[in-house]
Amino acid sequence: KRSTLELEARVNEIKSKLGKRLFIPGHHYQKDEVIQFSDATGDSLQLAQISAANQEAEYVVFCGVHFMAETADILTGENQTVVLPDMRAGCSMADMANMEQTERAWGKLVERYGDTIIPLTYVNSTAEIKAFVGKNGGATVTSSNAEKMLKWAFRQKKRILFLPDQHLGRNTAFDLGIPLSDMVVWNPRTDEFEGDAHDDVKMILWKGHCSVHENFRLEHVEDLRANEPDRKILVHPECTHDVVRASDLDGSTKYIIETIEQAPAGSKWAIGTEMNLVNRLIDSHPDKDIVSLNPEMCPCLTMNRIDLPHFVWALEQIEKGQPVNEIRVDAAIAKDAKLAIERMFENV
Ligand code: CIZ
Ligand code: SF4
Repeated sequence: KRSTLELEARVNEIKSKLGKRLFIPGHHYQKDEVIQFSDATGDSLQLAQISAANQEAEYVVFCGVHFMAETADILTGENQTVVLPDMRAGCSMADMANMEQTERAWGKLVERYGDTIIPLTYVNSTAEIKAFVGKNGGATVTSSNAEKMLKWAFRQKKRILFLPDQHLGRNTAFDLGIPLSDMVVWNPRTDEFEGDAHDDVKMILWKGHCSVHENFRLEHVEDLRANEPDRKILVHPECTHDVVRASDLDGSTKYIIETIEQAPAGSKWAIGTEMNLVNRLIDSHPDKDIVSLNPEMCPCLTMNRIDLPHFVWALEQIEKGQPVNEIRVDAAIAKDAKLAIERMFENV
């Protein structure tokens, strides 16, 4: 077994050997041991865009989760190879919507509401789901453009099917003034509505969630309000609606980072998002008092699958000319998924 120092030396060696042939995007939720080597950091969309803009790199070693690597593959050129250092780096939210469920749901929704629905999917979804959405006139959304994309969708149709994160869908629609009574949950496991699917429903929320962000609960907000009323609470909109409403500020990963960067020295914050990002914010802002909203911290276990040993293994295989864990989205799926992604780019 090699030491951390040996592994780190191997990364530096391979990086200088391959030079511009290699590009390493790193998501904000990645571990320090990996992200220290990334050529660019960002949220999922920024990373896909940065990878697509890079025409030189033959190999994109994507430090993030599977759906992000898929998006990078969809947006990069044919002669660029996207590698995910550990295939077990999935996303439980993306896995909450599969094609069979989605086709069954769509059939029933069209039966109930006719041609009045447009599908939107959070980028945290499989390429197949993005393709389904693209084929049916819809688009992808990210947490930083969700409001704009909902407005765009409501210009096309009366109702939105929002996949796969019910919380981002609910929180965004609520901010646009849609009452909770005009939203209904679709349960893909029972193939049924949960709640009143009345004629004026505007949002049909897929019953999916992020298992990391659901760990921030109202009791954490209430504890802080009682004990430290001067600590501001900042959360990601993948948190539940009650938590988002009770917090002071909510927004995308990019928004969270910028808010902390602009905060005055001495200000006190509790942040409701993934642990590696919260720890990095704590480390990089020693002049501010930052804690996690849930004292037990909340790691994304699948993000953490990308560790230094897997990262080095993936790089060494490329060095040998035998890349492993290539992410290749089927061409027909990629084409339809790209439609959904491009509709987002055109409308934000
Ligand atoms: O929760 C996630 O996986 C997020 C926020 C991803 C991203 O960067 O959009
Ligand atoms: Fe998926 Fe949540 Fe992990 Fe993001 S934090 S990759 S949504 S499980």
